[in-house]
Amino acid sequence: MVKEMNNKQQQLEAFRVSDEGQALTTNQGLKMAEDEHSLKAGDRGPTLLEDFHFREKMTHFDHERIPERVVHARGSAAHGTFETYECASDITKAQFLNGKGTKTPVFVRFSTVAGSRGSADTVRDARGFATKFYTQEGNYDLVGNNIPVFFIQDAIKFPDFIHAVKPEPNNEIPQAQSAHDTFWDFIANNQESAHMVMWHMSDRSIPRSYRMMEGFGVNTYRFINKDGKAHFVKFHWKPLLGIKSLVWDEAQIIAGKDPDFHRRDLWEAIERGDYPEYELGVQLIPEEDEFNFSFDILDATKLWPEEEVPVRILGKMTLNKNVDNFFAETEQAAFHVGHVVPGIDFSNDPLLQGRLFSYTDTQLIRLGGPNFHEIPINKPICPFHNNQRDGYGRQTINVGQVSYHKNSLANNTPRPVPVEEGGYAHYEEKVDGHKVRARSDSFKDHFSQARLFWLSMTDIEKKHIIDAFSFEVGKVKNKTIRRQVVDMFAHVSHTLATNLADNVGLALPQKVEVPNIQQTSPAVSQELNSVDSVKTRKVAILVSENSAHNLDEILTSLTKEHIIVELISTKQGMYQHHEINQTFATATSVLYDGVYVTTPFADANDQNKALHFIQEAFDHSKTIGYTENVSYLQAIANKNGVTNSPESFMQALAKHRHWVR
Ligand code: HDE
Repeated sequence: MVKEMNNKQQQLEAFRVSDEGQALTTNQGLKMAEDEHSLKAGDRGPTLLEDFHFREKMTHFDHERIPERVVHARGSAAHGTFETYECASDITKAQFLNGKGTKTPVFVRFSTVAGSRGSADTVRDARGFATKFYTQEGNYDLVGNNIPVFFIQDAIKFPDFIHAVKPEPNNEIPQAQSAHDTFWDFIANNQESAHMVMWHMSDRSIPRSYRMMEGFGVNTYRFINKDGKAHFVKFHWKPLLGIKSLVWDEAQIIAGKDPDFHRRDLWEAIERGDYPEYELGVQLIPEEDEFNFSFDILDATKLWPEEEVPVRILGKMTLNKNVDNFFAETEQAAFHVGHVVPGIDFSNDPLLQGRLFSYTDTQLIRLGGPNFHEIPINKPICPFHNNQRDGYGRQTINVGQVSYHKNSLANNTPRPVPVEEGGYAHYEEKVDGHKVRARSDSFKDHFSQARLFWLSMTDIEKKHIIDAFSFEVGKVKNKTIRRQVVDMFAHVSHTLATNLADNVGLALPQKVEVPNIQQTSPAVSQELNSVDSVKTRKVAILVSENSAHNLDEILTSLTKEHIIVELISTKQGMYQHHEINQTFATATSVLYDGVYVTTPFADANDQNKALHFIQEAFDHSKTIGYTENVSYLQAIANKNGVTNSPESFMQALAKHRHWVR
């Protein structure tokens, strides 16, 4: 399939180089006759300083690494296109959201937050969801997460929070985990985190795939239309495949079996042509309604319940191209919440205000200077001109005498552009106040929305939250911290706190007053908003020489519905003219959404391996299919999600998990 190149792809084409079939040269273009041996004084003698080839090669290698991102170090990215469904000019003058069918190239990087670059994908963590729109008015970056709220309200606390969640500084343990003393010590002493912790302990923190998670801008921004009318806005990405999660035991096993699980899933889906799709939506609050809510709309620990402030869908993003070079593109991508276009502005959300400083600042150390906008992946597709000059790694050759404003020599150019012609001007918000280090009283309710989230969960989601708390707090060594956490979450739910206390060996908490709300927001429950689909789900089919004659029929039925199938057996090779993709040694059930068993295994050892595979899938509430000749599966035949025909198997697989068995 020949893919159409969007403007960004065309621009990148100028930087793409293939070394295949080429002569080996130094960086100066000198062809080298030899690349195996350093230059020596005698074949057993010392290496000579004049060996420029050795020195260049080794020096470049010595300098290959750059600092990883201080947070969100582990990530993976892809190119794509965003296309509007409708014209949103009534709410914003941003051109990429105006007109129906307007297309804009995008680059999206998904990430975990706490782990370092080489950490496992499936850890319990929020996921980053950062999108760069290469618009005709300049780059617009929507730097979001897969959870709609955050741990803290004011950016000044970010270094403290990140220090607490990162590995502890004395022994650098544990990697990519919040299940340790300093994280929970921070939580217990900074109760504004209560709402986000509820999400963090929920299934949202262990997504099945980057393709199956939501994205949220989290902070409150402003939309301004061409008449100057402003709305407060929150951004949403909604995946077309629905929101799906792993189970915790499975996530931990995958971290060892395939640490690249999410990265691989994204890469392979795009290579297959199963392009991930997400709809972009916005929640809007007119300026005049700013104070009409029970929470402060500038507080990033609060969501705007979708039932109260509906999400208006504006368009769809499709990711359709993997990167050519991970370092050049994914690693060097530099996102910044301050990269905006006319029609989008900021609110006074104190978390956002601090982010507006941090993102450019961090690129200066990470990418080594102020010219990171010239790196191909970061370069706008529209022209850019100003009087900024020089710095490490400068690429642009700015010709001419003038590099200042105002001037006569260049006719006062580059010149500022009036608003009517597309120039950016900040929204003229009236601000008046005392200079204080303080937080508004309207930010001080930390438990109402934590409780709203809890009350909105289904029973199984609540159980998962209790289990996650019990795991995490159970890993905390300090008993005082455990106690503080239990007492803190007693303000969210007595049931949650009681179960937690019981599981981690503490006396039950005193009954304290929980916020007096009965309100729920069904929109936050994954289970209540399930999209039942088998598309691109991965199924292991267990086969042997004795497999049922209808193996072909099973394969055809499943692949016809766009299920990804892998054949698994005791050995690699061909069975019934099909190639075996994996063996019990190379694959495990956690890498699949369902298992179909087409064969009994005659040998007792093989049968044990198969049974382990099936049992593990069963324990993780997955769908299991089998053909009639597999007698040892009769025992679980009447359990939910255990079926014996391709049709019923697919119906069950579409449900993702079968919690009641
Ligand atoms: Fe970030 N964050 N952040 N963050 N963040 C960074 O910038 C920061 C916050 C998010 O794929 C850093 O380039 C502060 C919320 C994503 O490259 C840094 C605060 C949300 C990514 C930074 C926050 C995010 C980052 C580190 C509190 C969800 C990865 C590397 C005020 C809306 C982007 C970098 C990528 C990365 C600062 C809080 C999302 C240090 C100070 C809330 C997805 O600048």
